[in-house]
Amino acid sequence: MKYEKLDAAAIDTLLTERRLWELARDGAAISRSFKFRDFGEAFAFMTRCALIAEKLDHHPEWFNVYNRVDIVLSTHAVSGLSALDFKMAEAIDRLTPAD
Ligand code: HBI
Repeated sequence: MKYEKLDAAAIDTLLTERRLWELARDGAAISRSFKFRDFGEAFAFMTRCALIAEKLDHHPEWFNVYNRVDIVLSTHAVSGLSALDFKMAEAIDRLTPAD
């Protein structure tokens, strides 16, 4: 399998390095919400995330309304979290200043 499913201990460790992300879906995903100046800023952010998703072949589940973007990351292939989710989260964090 390309990516192994992470266990709770590994997830806890990785989350200490991703403090702006929270566990979601009973530990099967991580999520973070963003607020931007306006819709244009939010959509520009989503466009940059989309390019990263394509490069990593790992795609977010997300919701956008006006200047808000909610992102959920999980690895469908393992029905839970893998290292790829945290790699994607790190890349997304690099796009935004720490809240
Ligand atoms: N994105 N979030 C997420 N999780 C996946 O398991 C996943 C993906 N994007 C593409 C992908 N898997 C590829 O393995 C395709 O085969 C589905």
